[in-house]
Amino acid sequence: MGRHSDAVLSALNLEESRMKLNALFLSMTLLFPAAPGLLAESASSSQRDGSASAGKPNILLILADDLRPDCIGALGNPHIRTPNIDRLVTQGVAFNNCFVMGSNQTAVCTPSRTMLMTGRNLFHMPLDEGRPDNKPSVPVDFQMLRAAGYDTFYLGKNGRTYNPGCRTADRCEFFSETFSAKNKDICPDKVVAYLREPERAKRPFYISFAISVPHDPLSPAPEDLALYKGENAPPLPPNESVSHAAFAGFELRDTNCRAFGAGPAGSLFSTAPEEKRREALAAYYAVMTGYDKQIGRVLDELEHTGLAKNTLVVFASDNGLSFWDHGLIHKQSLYETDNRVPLIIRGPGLPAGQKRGTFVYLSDLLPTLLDLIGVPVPTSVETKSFAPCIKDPQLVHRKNIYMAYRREIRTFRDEQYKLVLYNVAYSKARSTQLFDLKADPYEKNNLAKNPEQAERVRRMIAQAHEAGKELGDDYQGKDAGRNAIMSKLRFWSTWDMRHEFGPGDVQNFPEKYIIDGTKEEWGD
Ligand SMILES: [Ca+2]
Repeated sequence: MGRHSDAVLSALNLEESRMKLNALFLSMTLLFPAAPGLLAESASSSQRDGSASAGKPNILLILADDLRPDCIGALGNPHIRTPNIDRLVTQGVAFNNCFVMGSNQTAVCTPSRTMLMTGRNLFHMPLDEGRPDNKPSVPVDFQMLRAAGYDTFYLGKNGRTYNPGCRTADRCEFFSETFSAKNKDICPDKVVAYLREPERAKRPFYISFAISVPHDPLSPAPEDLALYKGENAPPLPPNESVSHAAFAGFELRDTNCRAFGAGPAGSLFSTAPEEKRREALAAYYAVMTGYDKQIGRVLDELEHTGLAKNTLVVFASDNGLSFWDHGLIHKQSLYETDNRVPLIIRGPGLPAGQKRGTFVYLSDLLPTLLDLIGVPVPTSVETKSFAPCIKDPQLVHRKNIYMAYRREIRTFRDEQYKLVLYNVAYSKARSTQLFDLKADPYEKNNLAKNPEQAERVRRMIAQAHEAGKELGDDYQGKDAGRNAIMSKLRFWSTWDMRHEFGPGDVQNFPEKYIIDGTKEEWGD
């Protein structure tokens, strides 16, 4: 076993890893004191000669856009064809309870990708995504990897991500086109060309391959669509007929499936006939199959060049998607289909063909990757490495998950139960849901009104509030007042005053409790 694999394996030993990281961190801190921005620039002179990075594993991160957690063949969907992602499942470790912490805006891709790149939590993430020339205010993955001697390459969506962070990669190529039969080879061609460059054998690389697929609009190749016709058309989700009363009066941005009869933008429930709904889902499956072929080309090239044996490959998605689950067609709820995402990790010395059920946040991935390659995690990173859980199926990374959607929704989830709190319709209504996910994985039966669950609901609300406080929810820092986007996250400070209302379905509030009576503009 070479030293590459040793590096990965040793990082999996928690105690040993921590000791090494502490020592490394000390030296890193001395080299690059905490000020953001110093990381990459200092590194270019001191470490980029390759000596400090010799032997470290390469990293290929493949980040899908709006991929449902149930649309990978080898993870239990017999209707979809994803043979190349299946290959990663067979050769790697799949985390089946990976969650995105939520969103401060309707465009949920942006905060998810920002959290992933910075390791900051939702309530502390940088918001400086405006000017083309600005630098990230918090260190990002590319800077950290460059500091460790890596050559870095971003190939992905432009906008709806943390653009200042993307621009810090050695090579940054934005790809804004809709993935289609016509352009499907452009991005994999670029990755393959990069892998063929002689430099790849000399210095470790980090590729973030993060194009906007299978995000709408859906434009599958005819040959892929043909796979999902007739009796091969995928079935609609088991909860597609369950209406979502909690969103009464709550307007949401629609996924752009209007060509399939999803109704006008902003409408919540789709009224499309079943035939149209199934047509749209088939198109989504077909786009995934086309995307999978392109991923296959990149994985094949890793094999052909011999780089695969020293490359960590990660496949994940920035968020999920409802496809008429609960009558919704979007990703702006905290149901499992919207915020749970696939996460598969394959690498030298890591287990193959295994699954993990422990809770992780997608944004835990950054410290995990740094951990796996033996690079200290900067103090700006708030999330934590789950690298030890890749090797040991018994370890618990997080006991529960807290998620937020703007000011309207909070959820707290343990292994069995999920509490969802709604504060919607511009503070005119609230609702509470409790699901037993072991008995009801599709979140169809709201138990919040059952008298025997009242104590659990009360306890979980308290736990949710505590978890929110720990993460900085209702953030009162300087950004909170200055930045309108962050201020849209206020939830608990408005929730507390309503404690006299018990859990249940939508309840209307007296006018005196209405905080923002005026209709606000929906951010994009
Ligand atoms: Ca997305």
